[in-house]
Amino acid sequence: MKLKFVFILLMSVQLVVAQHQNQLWYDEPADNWNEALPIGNGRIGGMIFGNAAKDQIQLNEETIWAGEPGNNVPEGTYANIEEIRKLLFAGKYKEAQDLSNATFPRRPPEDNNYGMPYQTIGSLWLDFDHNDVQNYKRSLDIENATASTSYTLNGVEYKREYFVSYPDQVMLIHLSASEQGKISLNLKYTTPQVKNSVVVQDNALVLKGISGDYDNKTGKVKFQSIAFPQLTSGKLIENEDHLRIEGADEVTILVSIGTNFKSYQDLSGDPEKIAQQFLDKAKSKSFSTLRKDHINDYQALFNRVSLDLGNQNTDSQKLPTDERLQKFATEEDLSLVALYFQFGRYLLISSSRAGGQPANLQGIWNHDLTPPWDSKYTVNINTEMNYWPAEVTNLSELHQPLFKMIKELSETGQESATEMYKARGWNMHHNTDLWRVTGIIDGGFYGMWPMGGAWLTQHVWQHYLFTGDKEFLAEYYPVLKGIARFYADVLQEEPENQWLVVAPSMSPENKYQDGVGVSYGTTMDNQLVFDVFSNAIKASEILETDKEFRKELEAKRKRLPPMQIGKISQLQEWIKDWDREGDHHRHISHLYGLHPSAQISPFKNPDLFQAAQNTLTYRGDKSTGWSMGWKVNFWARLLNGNRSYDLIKTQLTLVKDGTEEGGTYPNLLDAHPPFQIDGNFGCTAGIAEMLLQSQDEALHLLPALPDSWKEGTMKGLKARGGFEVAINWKNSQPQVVKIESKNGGVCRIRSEVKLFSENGKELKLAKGESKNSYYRKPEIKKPLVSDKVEFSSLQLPTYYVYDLETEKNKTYLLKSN
Ligand code: FUC
Repeated sequence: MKLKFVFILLMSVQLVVAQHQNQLWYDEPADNWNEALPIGNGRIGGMIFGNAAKDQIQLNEETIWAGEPGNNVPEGTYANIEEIRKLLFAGKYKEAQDLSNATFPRRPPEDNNYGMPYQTIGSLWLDFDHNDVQNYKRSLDIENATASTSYTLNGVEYKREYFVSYPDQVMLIHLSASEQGKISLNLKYTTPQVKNSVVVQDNALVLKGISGDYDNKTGKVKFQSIAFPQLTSGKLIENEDHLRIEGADEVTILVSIGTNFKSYQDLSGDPEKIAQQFLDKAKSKSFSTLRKDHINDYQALFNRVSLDLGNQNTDSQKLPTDERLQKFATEEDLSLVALYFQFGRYLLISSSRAGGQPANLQGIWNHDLTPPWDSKYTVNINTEMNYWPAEVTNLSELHQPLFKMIKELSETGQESATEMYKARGWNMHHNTDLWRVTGIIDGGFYGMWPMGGAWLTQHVWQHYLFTGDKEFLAEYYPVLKGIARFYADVLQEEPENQWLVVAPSMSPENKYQDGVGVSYGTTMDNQLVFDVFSNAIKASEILETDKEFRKELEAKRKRLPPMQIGKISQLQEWIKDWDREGDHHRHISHLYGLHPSAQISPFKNPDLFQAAQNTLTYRGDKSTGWSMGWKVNFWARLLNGNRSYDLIKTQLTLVKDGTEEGGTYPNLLDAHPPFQIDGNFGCTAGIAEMLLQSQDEALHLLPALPDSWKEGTMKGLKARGGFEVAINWKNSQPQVVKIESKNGGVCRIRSEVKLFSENGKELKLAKGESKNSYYRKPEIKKPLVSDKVEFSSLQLPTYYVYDLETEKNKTYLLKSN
């Protein structure tokens, strides 16, 4: 009992502290987009600039993309793919790359497209004419997903609140003042969309439009955005293209958006009707009810996890967030790390909700018609990284939009599998868009990577491991089977060792000779195919189906190349030892086996573990935002919390608009540069990996705690097998650990300190293989090691490994002394 009480007390103190921490705030309006603050409900996004005189709310809706339904698979390329393969096996690499570039040119021929851009609606403007204001503040409170702007003018205090409600599917802007009759403004729309019109009708301002034409495609997404102000006293004046509000006490502006998008194949929706229906429903509720329902919905997700890293540098919290970020490089501010972690969770809740589209390269926030990389789904790292926090930070249901996209890709991807590879199953390359294209994008050098589906489907398997949801596994089994079918069909025997390899392919975006990246049997591909086969094998066993297919996969899995350790004691990136020590490329694809996969383990294959560490060391720290985010995870998996923290510091370097280096913008969004949201998500996931891991046959407590994170509390992170964990730690060691077992089963725990149950007895030391099937991994092949390499034995802390028998829905309290 006593132990329980101490734990609850620690948790509640921590929650009170957290409430004041979870705010981004500034004493000036946003000067540019990278200073504006993001709000969203998964579908509708807004960037709030908060200028007192002229407020801009830049608007997005997740289905407004250029173009129209249709895949981008070129006809008649199979013969060339076969020829590229032959050239590669004959060692004619340059010729293979030339043919790949010629077959898949960088810019599209007339009859093709290379993916469509995600586009903005435009902006809603609130024109107040309030100049020379005092006590200005704008903020984003991620405890309740609400942005606000406040200031004083001529003794009157003005306040604006902005949020996007998921339950009511509208954006709300609420204007209030400390004196009656003081709110006057003009409401306007602007848009860069070419096909658009703005009309005033039924006391509302309406922007109608159609998305853009691009490449050989015609823009066909129709949209309608209705801004409807509700006034308490005052006057609403309708003008031709804008609304005027005069002398109101209070104003609530409801922004409702509809499009004709129904699915990637179907644009038969009625945007006007959809927008109107959401509006009518929301109009019937009071602002306070809308606000309450929004906050309840949001907090049901957000409040599942809390994090307190101890050092409450309260002085730093008195600083505006951009100044705080600037100081972070030189002054310890652990509450900023916790804020950044929670901001990642806020962004996922705000950009990825059930029934909608997955978060793209910019989540849902984009002010352009042709954003960088079209703000598409780049799947050779970026889209996957967006979803790394989903399971571990207890936001599992936000993974759903990604799963739906994967299912759709398994339909469209049958075309690329058949047409380009004469294979069954499905596949895609390194990019897709709203229309679920699966062909090559950005030409042969970047796009000749038939592995996108291999990586994406790992998310399906991981969701199963975290939740144990068998129904979900059965629903998605055809997707797992289809991707395994594809690789089982396309694997080729390479001439030197008779290993089975994917050819042609590449190690994402890197090259081993000037201008040459096309290759076969790259390390990442081998690791991916190993996982694809293992998932399908395991799933077919669990679902008791496809015995023959399973045998085929097992036989082929045995013939995949082993990992290799090359002459600079590195994990080899390619099938041959072509790695160079001076290579600082942002992609470190071959470490996929270390993270997010779990093929490299300090306990099972220490040589590979050390080789991965050497690779990471020479690749260096500074890079694009997402690359640094990945490195936080890598170092956490290498059990080196100090190095992870170094990377967090590098990533949390303040970057101003126009700067060329990776880091973090004043609004805490990640700078690739330019803005790309993956870095936020990658680092959030990395912070979780530092505190809890479960990929390596046990639930590892505080596996990579930096020296300076001596004390802290985290609550709510998830581990595979359905365990929810809270840890309170002191002197860098767990003091009290709470494990909630959602599925029952044996919980194997790895800890640096001895652990005791509530009755004071030490837990049972683990023996042999875990009985918990979520913790069993397929054996990987022994690595091939260059004769130049000699590793000293790996020094690891002494770990206690326990087996705790758990019952479904029971909670276990453990302590360390
Ligand atoms: C990959 C990366 C780039 C960028 C782009 C969207 O191609 O190599 O750095 O993140 O995706």
